Amino acid sequence: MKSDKKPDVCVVGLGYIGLPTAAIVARSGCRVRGIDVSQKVVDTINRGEIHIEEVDLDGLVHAVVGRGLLTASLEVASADVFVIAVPTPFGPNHEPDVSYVLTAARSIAPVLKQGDIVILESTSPVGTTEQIRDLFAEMRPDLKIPGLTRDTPDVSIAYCPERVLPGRILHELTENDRSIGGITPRCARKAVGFYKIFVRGQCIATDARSAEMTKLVENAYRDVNIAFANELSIVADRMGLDVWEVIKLANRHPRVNILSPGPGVGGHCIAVDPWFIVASAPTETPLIRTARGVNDGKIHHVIAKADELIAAHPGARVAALGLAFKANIDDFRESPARLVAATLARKYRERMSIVEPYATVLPREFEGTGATQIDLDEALEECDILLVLVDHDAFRQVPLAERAGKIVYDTRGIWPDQPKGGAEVGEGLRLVG
Ligand code: SAJ
Repeated sequence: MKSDKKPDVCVVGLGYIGLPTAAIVARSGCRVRGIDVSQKVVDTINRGEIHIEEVDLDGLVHAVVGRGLLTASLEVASADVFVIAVPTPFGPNHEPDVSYVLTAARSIAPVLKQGDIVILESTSPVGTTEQIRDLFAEMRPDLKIPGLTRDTPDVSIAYCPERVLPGRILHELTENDRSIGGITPRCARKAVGFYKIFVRGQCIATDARSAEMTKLVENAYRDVNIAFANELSIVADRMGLDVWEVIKLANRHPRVNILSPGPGVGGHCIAVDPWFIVASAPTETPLIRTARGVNDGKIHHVIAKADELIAAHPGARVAALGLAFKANIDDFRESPARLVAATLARKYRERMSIVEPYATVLPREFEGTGATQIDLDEALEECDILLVLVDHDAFRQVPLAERAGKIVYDTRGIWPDQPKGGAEVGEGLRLVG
C-alpha cells in the first residue's frame, strides 16, 4: 500500500457488516470492490440499490456506486487491503463453523502481493486469524508470511471485530473504538493505518488472539447480564412481584445497573457468540453456558405463561405485538417474539392476530395457522388480550386510555401504568415476568 494514495480495497461478504463497511470505505475516497456469492446481491448493488435494511444505507450506496467508487462482483481481484466479513454460524452442537472465512481466505490467496493487508472482521473463535495465516503460508510459499518468517513479511494479517448496533451501523462504524489485533505488532500497525482512513474512534492495537476473544467477551458479557434480568423476572413472577419495579429501585444504587428482561435473546450475535467461548473451554464456562440456557428458557416461560392466559379466556381475541428481535428494526431473524407468536398461532389459530409495523407480510411459519396480520389500531379496537413481545416505540406510545380494560402480558415492561387487576375480560389485567 503506497502512503501517498488511498488503498484499493476488496471487501469479501456484502451482508449487514460488509456492505456498510464497503460503502463507508468508498465514501472516504478508496476504490472498493465488494464480493458476494449471490449474483442477485451483486446486481442489486451495482444498480446502486441495497438488499438489506439499514438506516441511511440506501442513499450512501447509491452515491458511492454512482461515483464509481464501489462496485460489486462475484470474483475477488487484486487490491491493497482485503476485509473479510462473512458469516460464522454454529453447527448442531454449537460448534463454530469457520468454513466461510476459510473459503474467503482461499479466494484471496492467489491475488495476494507484497504490501497487502488482510483483515478478518467476522466474529470468530480464537485462533482463526492464525488459521488464515497458515492457509496463506500453504497456498503462497513464494510470500514471506508474518509470524512465520524472521525477515520483513510481505503481507500483513490482522483481526478487527465490528461492534456496531443494527439501526446505528453507519454512525457506529465511524465513531466506535476498534480493537485491532495483528499476527505481529507490525501487522497491527499496518491495519490501524487502514482503519484510521475512515474511523474517528480510537484504533487500539493488540494481538490477533486477544482481539478475537474481546469480541466474544463483549457479547457474552451482555448475554450473561440479560440472563440475570430474565432470571429475576421469573423469580419475581413466582413471588408475585413486579420485576420492573424491583429493577427500577435496585438501579438507583450507584453501582447496580440491571438490564431489561424480555421474551428471550434474539439476533445473530448475542445468542451465538457465547457458544464460541464455551466450545474453546467447555469445562471452564459454566456461567456462560448457563446464561445461554436461562435466556433460551425464558422464551418457553413466556410461551407457557401466554398459553395459560389465553386458555383461561376462551373466545377472547389475542394480539401479539411485535415479531422483530428487538425494538424499532425490521430484522426478524432468530427472534424470540417470532417464535412465541408462531407457537401460539399454531394453537389458537383465528383467535390470534399479529401486529408488526416493520413487516409487510407475516413470515412463512404463520401460513396455514389462521392467524392474520392487523395494524395497531385494529388490535386496540378488536382484541381483548395484548401480548407485548417487542418494545417498538409505536407500542410504547399507546396511551393508557386505549389499553383500559385489556388483559395485558407485557414481557418488555413498556406499560408500567397498566393497572394490575382481576382476570376477567373487560376488567383489565397486567402480567409481567
Ligand atoms: N435484550 C434484552 N434485554 C436487554 C438488552 C437486549 O432482552 O436489556 C435482547 C434484545 O431484545 C435482543 C437481544 O437481546 O433480542 C440482542 O440485542 P442487543 O441490542 O443487546 O444486541 P445486538 O444483537 O443488536 O448487537 C450486539 C451488540 N453487542 C453488545 O452490545 C455487546 C453490538 O454492539 C454488536 O456489534 C453486535 O451484537 C454484533 O454484531 O456482535
